Amino acid sequence: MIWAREEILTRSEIINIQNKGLKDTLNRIYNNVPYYKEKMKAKKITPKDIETIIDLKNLPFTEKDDLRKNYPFGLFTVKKDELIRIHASSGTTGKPTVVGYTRKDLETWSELIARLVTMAGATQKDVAQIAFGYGLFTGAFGLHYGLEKIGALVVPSSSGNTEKQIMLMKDFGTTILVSTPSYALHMAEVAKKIGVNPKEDLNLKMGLFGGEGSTEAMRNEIQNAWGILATENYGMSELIGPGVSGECTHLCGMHICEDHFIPEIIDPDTKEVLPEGEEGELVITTITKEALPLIRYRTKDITSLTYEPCACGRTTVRMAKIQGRTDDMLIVRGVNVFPSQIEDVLLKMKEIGPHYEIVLKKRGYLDFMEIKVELADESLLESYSALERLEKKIKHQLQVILGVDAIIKLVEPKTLQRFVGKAKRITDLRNEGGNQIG
Ligand code: DLL
Repeated sequence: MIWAREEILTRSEIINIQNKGLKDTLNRIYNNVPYYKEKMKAKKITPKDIETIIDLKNLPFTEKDDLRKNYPFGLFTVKKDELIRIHASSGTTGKPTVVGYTRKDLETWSELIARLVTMAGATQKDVAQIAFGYGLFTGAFGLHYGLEKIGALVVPSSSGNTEKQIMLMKDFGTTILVSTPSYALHMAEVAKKIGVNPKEDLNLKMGLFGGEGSTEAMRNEIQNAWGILATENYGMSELIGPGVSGECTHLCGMHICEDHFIPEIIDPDTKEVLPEGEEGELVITTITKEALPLIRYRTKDITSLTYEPCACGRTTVRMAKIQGRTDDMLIVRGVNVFPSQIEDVLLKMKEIGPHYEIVLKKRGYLDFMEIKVELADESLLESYSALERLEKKIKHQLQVILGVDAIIKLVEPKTLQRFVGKAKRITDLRNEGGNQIG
């Protein structure tokens, strides 16, 4: 089933909507956000110079750093009392990236999710268990209201407490699982461990996954473990949250909601726009958002676009699976983590020196982040309780700032590797296979 007519427009209809949306959005930001006005002035352009989406390439990019500089509400085009929701994702340093929604933005958001979940095969008859963490993360609330909009029965179980999740799945007859792909795999393992056969004892028919990357091999594993159709969704807080694009049941790329988002693919080095089919960094311009419209937002995610017709009948452009990122952002259990944030926390503590190493590992299907930190001086080594306190303090600070648990390993002064060139502080072992933590 197709939820909205906007999914099957002709190319010229889509372009007309985008041309108008682009002009409206430019006027909106130019007149309401001094920072944008200055940025455009520096490029000697005003909204009048932008006639159609062909002119998009002349506009300046927006980056996470622009949001950081304007923390928390500086890029919003509405007053605070017109906002009715705030979400946030990781910033590159201590402060998060804050995003806001007007009432209309929230309506748009649930409409987009309604489209994407319908595209994946969800209907009013479904029972959807949302195992994304509720909170500042956009994943849970985004899916929640879209699934309610189509009339599905929503179970807001949030993430964690896995055995209970399995029990609820069984008792409520859950048909759709919403989670990160890695959590879905972990849940299947836990189900088996507690004597529940995911294929036979449950009623699950599909999964709506996203928030982190996954390979086709991982999709196959999920489909085999649960006996379901696993579809993928892409989005990002700054752009709206989930709701930017998603797969239909043909699983051949994620349909972008083009009447709300204009995608471009650029070469991240030259910043030139690349032709259809070429891989590069995804850049998105929002054309219907009220509170936080973004012009040419550099997602740092690497993908490619195809305008080939899809067997489902939708005419929207599709983006390929994300192939990686152009920056150093790590995704640990769906949570975005910048190494700079970790460094920020560590360097504020006088007991530890400036040397650290981050190792990403897997136990089963779950990610773990281990951080080796060098003590500033040896005297701490004499007191076990002082070491334990310090470890707890670091762990707590990282949990507060990053929202993830890290395993802290304190090591003696001057024992971590020193670098003469670029420091290599991150080792990602997650794709090496096997259990990496005992
Ligand atoms: O992860 C929004 C979302 C939630 C999308 C739930 C889909 C489902 P952020 O926390 O701001 O927002 O993280 C955005 O996550 O730039 C990508 O690097 C990564 N990401 C999100 N979805 C996918 C995906 C949400 N399907 C960042 N494949 C993005 C690969 C993804 N990476």
